[in-house]
Formats: sequence, structure tokens, C-alpha cells
Amino acid sequence: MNTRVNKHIALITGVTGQDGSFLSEFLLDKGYDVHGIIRRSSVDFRQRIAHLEGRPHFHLHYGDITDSMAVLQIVSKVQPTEIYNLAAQSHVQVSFDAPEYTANADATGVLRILEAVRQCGLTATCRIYQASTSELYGKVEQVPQNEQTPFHPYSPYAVAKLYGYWIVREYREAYGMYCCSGILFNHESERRGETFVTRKITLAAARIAQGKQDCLYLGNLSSLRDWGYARDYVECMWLILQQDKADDFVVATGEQHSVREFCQRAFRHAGIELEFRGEGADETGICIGVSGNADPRLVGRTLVEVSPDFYRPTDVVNLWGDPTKARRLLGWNPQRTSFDELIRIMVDHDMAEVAADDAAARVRTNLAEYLEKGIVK
Ligand code: NAP
Ligand code: F7E
Repeated sequence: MNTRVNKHIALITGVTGQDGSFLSEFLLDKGYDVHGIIRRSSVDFRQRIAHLEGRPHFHLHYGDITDSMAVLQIVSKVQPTEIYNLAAQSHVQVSFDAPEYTANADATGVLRILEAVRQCGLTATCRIYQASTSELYGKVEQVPQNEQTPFHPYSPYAVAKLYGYWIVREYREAYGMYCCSGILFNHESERRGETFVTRKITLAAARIAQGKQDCLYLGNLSSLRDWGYARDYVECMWLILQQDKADDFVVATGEQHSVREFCQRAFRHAGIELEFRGEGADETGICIGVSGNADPRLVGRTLVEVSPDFYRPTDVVNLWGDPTKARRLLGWNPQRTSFDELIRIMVDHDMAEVAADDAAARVRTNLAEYLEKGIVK
């Protein structure tokens, strides 16, 4: 029997990631003590949480989800009341290149968290959220997908996450632990990793509009996704852990769009009208008009091309979530941020970031010049 305690101590694995950073902000605003696990790295990788460091209720611990001893030690020290297991090798295409590591982090990593909670004697007081995924539906057997839809994982990433999903259910049933999976469909943001398709597109649209990139190379343009805003989705992670009974939920918007459509709308927001011509690997996106500050010389140029480098050995092409259960039982609003608003947020951010990079480069150039002239010492 899991009982609620008055303390609110959250432990977040994957705190440096897109979701970890938004969730940290959300929980700090709710008055939680937030502890995050970070990996040691020789370069600075904490930009998403840099603004939180130094806040009195925000604490970081070095560890790795593939290291049982580190996980056990941190859980024992923090004594969390809620754990959000977000750490994962989260890139589907990369999982084909690093399947064993992906299994270690994304499958066995989940087991390490569950066991740490059990071995620290926290099963009655600690609730666990597992970052599960729509990739479990993979080679889909039903659209839209809900909590009853059969799974058919279609990548090493999805197979590893399927183990995570089932081990959570097993610990719930075997030991009565309060552990849940949020089956989240794709969620994006201005903090999304730059190699995921949406961010790759919004950054390229900004760079092309500002004359800093010639062409964007993409893989399967016809792939369909249910894309939401990450900031909205972390609220749902928290709601999942506030219920009387542990359960699993699909988290999605209930709307579906293609990669091609995302691309067209993102470029339009950056002032570039694209028309797609051709099919398969020969399809191209051509500029047929510009607005705002976009360069009129772009008109007539091919700005998007298909590169088979971005094809996957098996690709998931038809994801579309049914968030009815989350809306009904959690009172969560799947449509808070619309598809157009999501694109606007991402493109506006990247337009500013690309322009600021330019400003930063100018400052560096000026600095070099000033140093040369002896203006600054
Ligand atoms: P993300 O930006 O790629 O962040 C992944 C996080 O996991 C990073 O903080 C990363 O740390 C950490 N990590 C990776 N390997 C680790 C290891 N061995 N030990 C400790 N930490 C490790 O991913 P996200 O988009 O925020 O997604 C969060 C979780 O939700 C992931 O589990 C993902 O699989 C799942 N998910 C995401 C989506 C989505 O659309 N975003 C949808 C469904 C499920 P570093 O910064 O050190 O690399
Ligand atoms: O690909 C196609 C690609 O890499 C989306 C992760 O957060 O969401 C994410 O996984 C689609 C695929 O995300 C490019 O083939 C076309 O069909 O942005 P993505 P994903 O694979 O859906 C799920 C829910 C997770 O759980 C994962 O952690 O877009 N696509 N051209 C491309 N994809 C990429 N990355 N790059 C391209 O150039």
C-alpha cells in the first residue's frame, strides 16, 4: 500500500534533457525539492538547466542509469517521494547503431530504479513515473492508438522501452508498488535536441531565411506523427503520480501531421513558402515565394531535399494518439498548445537564436579587432 507523505522530494533522471528541464521548473514552482541525476562530461552539457542551478531547492548528483551502485546510492541518499525516470538513449535512429547500450540504459535502467526503491525500503512512500513511448505501437496495428492498442515495437529503442513498460507493470503487480508508465507521443519544444526532425526543421528554416544555410536534407517526409508541446506534457507526468491508484496513460494531442506538413508550416512562419514536387527520394521542396525579411533571391531555389542517410532500417510511420483516458481521469488538456502555436514557438525561438549567434560572432570579431588595436587588454 503506497501512502502519500507530506514531503515532496522528486528525483529526476535525465534532468539535463528536454523533458527533465521543463519538469524541474514545473516541480520547483510547486514547492518540491528537486534532485537531478547528471552524467559527468568533459564539455558543458547543462544548458537546459543552467538557469535553475543555484536555486536552493534544486540539487544535482553525478550518476548514470547504467550504474546500479550509483543509482542505489542516490536513491538511498535522496529518499525521494517521487521518481521521474526520464533518462534514456532517446534517439530512435541512433538505437540501430548502439542497440546494446540502448538496451542497458532504456530497459535495464528501469529495473535499476525499481530495485533501488525496493532495496532502500521505499516502496510504501515513493511513486515512480516511467517515460514510456508511442514507439511501442511501432508497426501500428490500429489508429488512433490508445491504452488497449497492441504493441509492435519496430526499433531497438522501442524493444528496450517495451521491457521498461512491462517491468513497471510487473513490479506494480508483484510488489504493489506505485509505478506507472506515461505512453507519451512525440512532444517537442524550443529545447528539443537538434537532431530530432522538428527541431532540425525549425533551425534550418531560421538559418535558410537568414542566409546561413543552403538546403535542408531530410529522410521520410511522409511519416506521420502526433506532435505536442513538451511543456504541457510534463504536467501530465506529474498528474499521473497524483492519482489514488497507479495506472498507465496515453499522452497525446489527438491530431496527426506529416513531416512534410511540419516542414511547410515551419518555413512559412520563417517567411518562406515551399512547394513539394516529386516522390520518394526524388521529392524536393522548392521556394515559391517569400514574405517578411526572407531573401527574395530564394524564390525558385530547392531548399529541401531527401537524403536516404536519414532513412531507418524500419520506420514507424503512422502514430496518432487517443488521449481520452488522460483527459477524463486526469483532467489534462491535450490541446492546450495547438500545432501551429508549437511551430510558432519553435521557429520564433530559432530565428532569434540564429540571429543572436550572428551577434555573438560579431562581438567575437569586434573583440579580436579591439584586442589587435589594443583597445581592450
Ligand atoms: P532527451 O532530451 O534526449 O534527454 C535524455 C536525458 O537522458 C538526458 O538528460 C541524458 O543526459 C539522459 N541520459 C541518457 N543516457 C543516460 C544514462 N546512461 N544515465 C543517465 N542519464 C542518461 O530526451 P527527452 O525528449 O527529454 O525525453 C525524456 C524521456 O522520455 C526519454 O526517456 C525518452 O525516451 C522518453 N520519451 C520522449 C518522447 C519525446 O517525444 N520527447 C516521447 C516519448 C518518450 P545527457 O544530457 O547527459 O545526455
Ligand atoms: O523522427 C522522420 C523519421 O527522430 C520522427 C523520440 O523522442 O519520439 C521521438 O522519436 C519521424 C520519423 O522522432 C528525418 O523517420 C524524416 O519517422 O523526430 P524523430 P521519433 O523517431 O518519432 C518518440 C515518441 C520517442 O519516444 C523518442 O525518444 O521523422 N524523419 N527525416 C526524420 N527524423 C529525423 N530525426 N531526422 C530526419 O532528417
